[in-house]
Amino acid sequence: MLRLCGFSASNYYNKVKLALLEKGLPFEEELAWIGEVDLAASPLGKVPYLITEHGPLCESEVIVDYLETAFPEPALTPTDAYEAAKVRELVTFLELHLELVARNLYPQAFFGGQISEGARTKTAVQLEKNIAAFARLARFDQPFIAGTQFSRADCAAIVHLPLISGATKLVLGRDFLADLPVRDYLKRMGERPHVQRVQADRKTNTELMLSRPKK
Ligand SMILES: N[C@@H](CCC(=O)N[C@@H](CS)C(=O)NCC(=O)O)C(=O)O
Repeated sequence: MLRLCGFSASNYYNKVKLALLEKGLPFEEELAWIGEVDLAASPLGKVPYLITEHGPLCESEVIVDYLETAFPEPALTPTDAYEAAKVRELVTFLELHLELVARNLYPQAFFGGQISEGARTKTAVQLEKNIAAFARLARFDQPFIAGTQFSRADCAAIVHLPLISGATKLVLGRDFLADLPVRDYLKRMGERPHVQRVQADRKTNTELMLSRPKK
C-alpha cells in the first residue's frame, strides 16, 4: 500500500493527495510535521514524501511522475508528447515562477512574521512579471487549466493558486491573480468530490497545526 507522508495543510502534500485520489489509487496517510520528517526518505526535510513498495520518494512532481508511470490509468498526463509537455510547462510556471516566489510572503501572510520592505518589493516585481507570463499559458476556461482534460496541472493549480492570491492580498495589499479567471476556475474545481475532501482535510489539519505549541 502506498503511504503518503506529510500533513494536509501543505499545498505540495495536497497536490499529490489529489493526484492519488483522482487516479483512484489506494493509499494511507502518515502524519509528519516539519521537523519530524524521515530524512532518509526526504533529505531536505520537506513534505510530501511517498513510501512505495520499492522505497521512498520525495519531491511532489517526481512522485506524480512515478504514479503516472507505475499506474498509467486513469492518466493525469496526456499521451501526446507535446500536449504532455505543455501540461508540465504549466506546472513549472505554477511552482517555480509563481508559488516559489510567493512563498517569500508566507512568513508574514500566514505565520505572524514580518518580511522586509526590500523583500516585499522584490517579490511584488517578480510576481507581476511571472503572473503575466503564466496568464499567456493558462487556459482556465477550457474548462481545465491545460485544456479539455483534467490533468496534473489542475492538481497543482487547485492547491497553489489560493495561496498565491491570499499571500499577495495579505502582504502586498492586492490579490495579484484578481485579473485572471481564477475564482471561477477554483469554484468549478471545488465541485469535484476529491477536491472537496482535500479542502476539508486541509482545514482540519490547518487548525491542528496552528494549535500546536510553538517550539
Ligand atoms: N519542491 C518541493 C516543495 C515541497 C515543500 O516546499 N513543502 C513544504 C511544505 S508546503 C515544506 O516541506 N517546507 C519545509 C521546508 O522547506 O523545510 C515539492 O514539490 O515537493
